[in-house]
Amino acid sequence: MSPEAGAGATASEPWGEVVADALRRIGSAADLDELQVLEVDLLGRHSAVVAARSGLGAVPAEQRREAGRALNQARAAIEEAMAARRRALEETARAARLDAERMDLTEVRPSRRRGHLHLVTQARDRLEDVFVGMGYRVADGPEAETDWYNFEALNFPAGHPARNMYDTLYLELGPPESVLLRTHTSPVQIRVMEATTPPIYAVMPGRCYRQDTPDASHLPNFHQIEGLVVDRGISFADLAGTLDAFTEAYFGAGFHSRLRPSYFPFTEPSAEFDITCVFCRGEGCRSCGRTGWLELGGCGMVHPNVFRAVGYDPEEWTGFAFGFGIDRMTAQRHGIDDLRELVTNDVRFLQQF
Ligand code: 2NM
Repeated sequence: MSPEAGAGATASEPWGEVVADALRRIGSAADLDELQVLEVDLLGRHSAVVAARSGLGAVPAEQRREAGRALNQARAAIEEAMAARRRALEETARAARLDAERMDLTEVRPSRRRGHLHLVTQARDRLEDVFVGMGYRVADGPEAETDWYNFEALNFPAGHPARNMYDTLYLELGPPESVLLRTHTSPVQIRVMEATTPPIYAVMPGRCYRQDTPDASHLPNFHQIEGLVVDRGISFADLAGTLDAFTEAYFGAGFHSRLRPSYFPFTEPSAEFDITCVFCRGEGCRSCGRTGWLELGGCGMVHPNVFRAVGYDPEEWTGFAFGFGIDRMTAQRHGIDDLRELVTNDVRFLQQF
């Protein structure tokens, strides 16, 4: 097709009809394959624009420049329309592909067991619920602590023999402070006391670290929950009553607690607390050494030196604290005879809970 021959072609716009027709066809190309065919047709070796370029030599010299300019313009218009249509079709194709490949990640597959919280996390959540139900709030704090929060403020002065009871993992960060992985959650209690004025009713659950070789009854990384009450006129009877109320709320009706004298640097007096044996319900069995009781944790009245360390007047405020290991308690409750099961993450073990 010669543009000069096209109906409506003018001297100034010799390619008008050809370009308009090309744009119409490009606009109605339904997909990238059709556009590809069209490109060969409109811009390929046998297209009108290529034919016209070879024909330029035959155009009289004085018209050649103008004819060349018109040809280039026409070609550019077709190429531009082609590129725009290609982008649009590619976008449509991409959207269609993404739609086809979309995965429904909300799909529930009842034939498979769904994931769930780890046993220790479930226990921690339930412990928090029980204490929140008793009016306590839940606090947490850093796992990397300074010597002051982990020991000094808790009435373990440097060189105190009780420091050796904790196989502490020190972080070698250099001066000015000694930084370690907390050996108990008690530093959070110091932080809460520093940040608040009594009354305080709070529990602090979290990870603790000790340099222990893992065995059936030791994990170098374990979980503790500690409780702290500071108020006016708090007595040892309040401590005993609170632990008993907790024992019944957590373990169920018929479970009780008892206290035995003990020693901790941060409490005076101090006690170990036992609960009714979960295996024999107090009858006496092999698990509880025929006593009917299982040891759960420690407790006591907060030492005046601890109150002094946080700037509380020990004449004005009294309080108690208690703490126990969540992993051990959980293992006891479910008859798990090796704590390492809790961190081995064998699904056959985990799926049971
Ligand atoms: C225990 C046993 C006994 C305890 C005491 C304190 C504080 F900060 F008030 F001094 N925090 N934690 C405590 C007392 C913890 O866990 C076995």
